[in-house]
This record gives sequence, structure tokens and C-alpha cells, in this order.
Amino acid sequence: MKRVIAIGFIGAALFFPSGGSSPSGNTFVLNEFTIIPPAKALHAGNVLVTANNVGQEVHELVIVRAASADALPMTADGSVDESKLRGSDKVGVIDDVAAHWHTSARFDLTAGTYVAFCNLVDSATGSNTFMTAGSGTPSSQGHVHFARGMHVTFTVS
Ligand SMILES: [Cu+2]
Repeated sequence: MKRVIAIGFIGAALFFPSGGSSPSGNTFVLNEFTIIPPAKALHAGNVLVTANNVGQEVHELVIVRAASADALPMTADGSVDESKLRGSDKVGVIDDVAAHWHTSARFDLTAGTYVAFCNLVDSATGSNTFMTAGSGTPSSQGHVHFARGMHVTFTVS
């Protein structure tokens, strides 16, 4: 199983799947292979966060308290080793946002520096070929999304 699934995230947020209206507020824009953080600074508290996937592939939004992406523990394939994160650093995840879809969830954020990233790993061959959402056809490319650049640092004040 090459895909990394966030297991054991404590305090996982309530999910409010949505897709019809335009995302607003604290929106992270996901694409191949970038994450653009919200234009406005995030304020500490119980924060509604939206992952807006404008790309062609499934992405996810993992939020971890860390000084930078370089500070995160890595696996050999270039994805983040989520099992080595301290529990207190794990904020939560919005899993598997389909292409051209957005999903929101609430996270408890205290002031500090965070890294938002996509930790999906998909392969172009084999039984774990990642399916392009909605198309029913396998993705033609294999990617370690984090290694391709799907991470960004942001601050909460
Ligand atoms: Cu991704």
C-alpha cells in the first residue's frame, strides 16, 4: 500500500463535505503540486479550514505543527513519516479531496508555525494505481506529492 493514510490523528475534526458553493475563509488551494495558504492570516481558535482542490488528481490536506517542512520526519520515498510525528504536533487532516471539489473541517489551532501538506503517494503501475477521481481511469503519472512540492508553512497568531 503506497498510499499514506492518516491513521491515529487524535481530535480529527468534524467533516462538512460540500462542493456546490464557493469556498471562502481559511482556504488552502490544492493543485498539482502546490498548496497555496489562505490570503489572510489565521487566528487562533477553533478554525474552519477549507481544502479546495482545483487540480486534476485527488489531494489531501494534512496540518502539523512544525517550524518548516524540513523539520518533518521523512520516509525513504520522500513522503512524510506521519508515524514519527509527536502526537501533540498533529492537528488533523482533510482526507481525499476529489478533483474540483472542496471540503471543510474545524481544527483547534493555537498560535505558532504549522506546515500544511499533501502526503499522498500514488504509483503509475501496480495494483495500487491511484484512480483519478471521477474518471474511472488510472492516473497516468506516479507521484510522491510532498516531494513534488505539496507543502507550505503558515502561521497562526
Ligand atoms: Cu496531493
